[in-house]
Order: sequence, then structure tokens, then C-alpha cells
Amino acid sequence: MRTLYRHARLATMDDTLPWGWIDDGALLVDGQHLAWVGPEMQLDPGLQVDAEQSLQGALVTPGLVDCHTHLVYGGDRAAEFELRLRGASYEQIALAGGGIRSTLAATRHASDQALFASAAARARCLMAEGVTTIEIKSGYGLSEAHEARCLAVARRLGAELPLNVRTTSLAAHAVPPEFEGRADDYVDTLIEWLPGQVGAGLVDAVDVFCDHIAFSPAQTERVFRAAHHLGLPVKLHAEQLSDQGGAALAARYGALSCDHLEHLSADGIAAMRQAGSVAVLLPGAYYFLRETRLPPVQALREGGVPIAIATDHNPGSSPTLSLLLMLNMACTLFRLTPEEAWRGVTVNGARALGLADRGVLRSGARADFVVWDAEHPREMAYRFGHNPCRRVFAGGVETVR
Ligand code: DI6
Ligand code: FE
Repeated sequence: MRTLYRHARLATMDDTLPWGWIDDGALLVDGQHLAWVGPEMQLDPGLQVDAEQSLQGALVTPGLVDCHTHLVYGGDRAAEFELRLRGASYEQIALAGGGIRSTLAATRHASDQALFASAAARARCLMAEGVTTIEIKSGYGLSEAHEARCLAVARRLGAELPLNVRTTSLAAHAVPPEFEGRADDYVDTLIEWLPGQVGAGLVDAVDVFCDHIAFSPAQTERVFRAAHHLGLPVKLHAEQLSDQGGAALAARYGALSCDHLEHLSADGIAAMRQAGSVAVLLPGAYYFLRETRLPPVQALREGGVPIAIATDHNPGSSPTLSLLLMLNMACTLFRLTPEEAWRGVTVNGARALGLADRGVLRSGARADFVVWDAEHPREMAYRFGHNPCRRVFAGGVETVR
């Protein structure tokens, strides 16, 4: 089935032009992929198609990619939010056994169906704003069975919703109570879970939370070595609360991305540049934790490190379900330009997942695209709390909204 969509204002995100802009453009969709993208004037007059539609000058962008989420978990942390407003810090709550551990208990307690239903509801919120690919991390199960269960729920979301899901094993998110005071034993144990997760087709990448309240660089490296051995790419929660040299370590393992990065050093930037790792900035967590230290955006730019933006959706530090809001926050809080922020939720978000076939409207890419009720994509970076998403296509198929 070949369908031609005509008369669109295209922000292709191709890097040869600002925004990859085409004023009056057309998209030829052949099955799940784009077979041709370009200006109307260059359309082959003899082109044979099965169907044709005019988009009447509407704005079209690539489908959005949310490259860092923790979407599968039980419960919420609204009560913890209240505690924080009475003066407790995120770190104090974590050290007192709250935080990630309280979500762990709620997750273990939830049925498979409840986990699926709550995650699907969240995924639908993201999809309503044009998200067509998301990454979902485990990390709230923290036992072999519960980690596998959360990864399986993520896989099921990808199978049952018109959404592409990439899964990341984040068993090294926190030390579960069974291993209290024995973080090294826990690391040995979670490493033993990985081959089973790979064998069951549950995992596309491996991540670690490397920080003073989580895992040390030495522990992180052990997990990375195991991932490397299994041929799995790695990512890292790096330099969020302190500089542990995590980004440089991850770069040595060819990390797809290093994420957060508020405390990233010049050495870390140089190592990421060399390795081609993407800097995933997470303005939702920065905002919600009321951080004051900004990620080194200008140095990342000057260093030529690609920047992605994601929601980091999780119940503790970033309970947002709006990637469009993150576009605005990336600009207002981190001073990205609207175009940088947009590249961050499209082409560079895809790159942070190791995916070269999406995030750009070009021949051969997946036919993931969004039609907007807007003149220009900069409007979505400018407004907040507003969703002008009109139609979403995933793999060439219009999704039901
Ligand atoms: N960094 C974060 O900001 C989240 N996880 C992580 O490694 C927080 C997760 C939580 O508080 O539940
Ligand atoms: Fe995270």
C-alpha cells in the first residue's frame, strides 16, 4: 500500500537545513516506511500510488521519541512530594528507606494486569502528544522475577499499543532490602539475571544509576562488563547529584547515552564526544528536584556532543507525562534553542537508543510522523500546557486518538 500525503509544511529534522524545513512538501508512505520525502515541485509526475491525501498546509514533524522513561511501576509518590514540601530532601527520603524503595514495594505488590494497565494509561498520555517510540527501563522490581515481569509488561505495551518500545534493564537502580548493606553481592546477583533476560528477549540495553546514593563507578563497571560480554549496549544515569566520573566510564564502554549530567566535567564531555555518546538532558527531574546546578549545555554544544531531551517519567523525581512540556523546559531552564530541543526529542532521542531509522523524515525511515495544529514547531517549545497534536502515524498507520 502506497499512500501519498501532499501539501505539508515539513520539519524533517534532516540536518542539511535549519529544521530540515520544506515549505510545500510531500511524503510517500510505502507500508511501514517512507519511500520518498521532498518538495512538491520535485514529485515525479508519473508517480503511481494507491491513495492520496492533501494535508492542506498543515505542519508535519517526525514522531517524537521519549528516550528515557521508567514507565512501569506500582503506586505513586504524592505523599513523598508532601514530605519534601515540609523540608525533607530527595536524598534524605531515599536514605531513610523511602523513595525508590517505596515504589519497589508497591510494584512487587501490584498484579501483572495492574502494572500493565497503569503503564498503558501513562503511555497513552505520551502518545497523545505525538510520541511514537519510547524507552522503558525496569528498576522497580529489583528481584529476578520482578525485574523480568516489569520488562515483560514493557514488551507487552509495545505489542498491544501502536507504539515502539525499547527496553532497558536497570536492575542497578537501588539496592533492594534483601541486600541491605551488601551492594556488591547485589551487583553480582543482578549480573546473573542478565543472560536470562536476554534469552527471553526482554532487554535491548543495560543502564545503571551511578551516584553516591546508588552504585559506585567500580560497581557500575562490573555491570557494564557483563553487558558488553552479552553484546548489549549500555547507558548510564551519570553525574545527576554528584560527579562520579560516570560519563567517562560509560564512554569507555561505548555508551549509547549518558543521562542527567548536571555535574558533568570537561573530561566527561571529551570522553562522550570521542565515544559518540548522546547527552540525554532531563529537565523534568531538574525542575521537580529543584536542582540549581545546570547541565553544561554550552560545553556540550562546543564539544559537538549530540543532545537529547526526555521526560525521565518516574514517580519520584519526574512524574511528568508531557514530552512537549520538556521541550519548553529544555528551552526555559537549560537555554536550548527550540530547534535543539526538537532535535532532542526526535533525531537525537532516536540516536540515544541506537536507532538510525527514525526521528527524521527521509526516504527509508520508518513512517512515524505527526500532523500538528501549528504553523511552526517552535510554537510547541514556546507554549506550555497546550497540545496541538492532531494526527499521529506510527509505522505508516494512523493511530486512534
Ligand atoms: N534517577 C532519577 O532521577 C530516578 N532514578 C534515577 O536513577 C528517580 C527514581 C525514583 O525516585 O523513583
Ligand atoms: Fe531516570
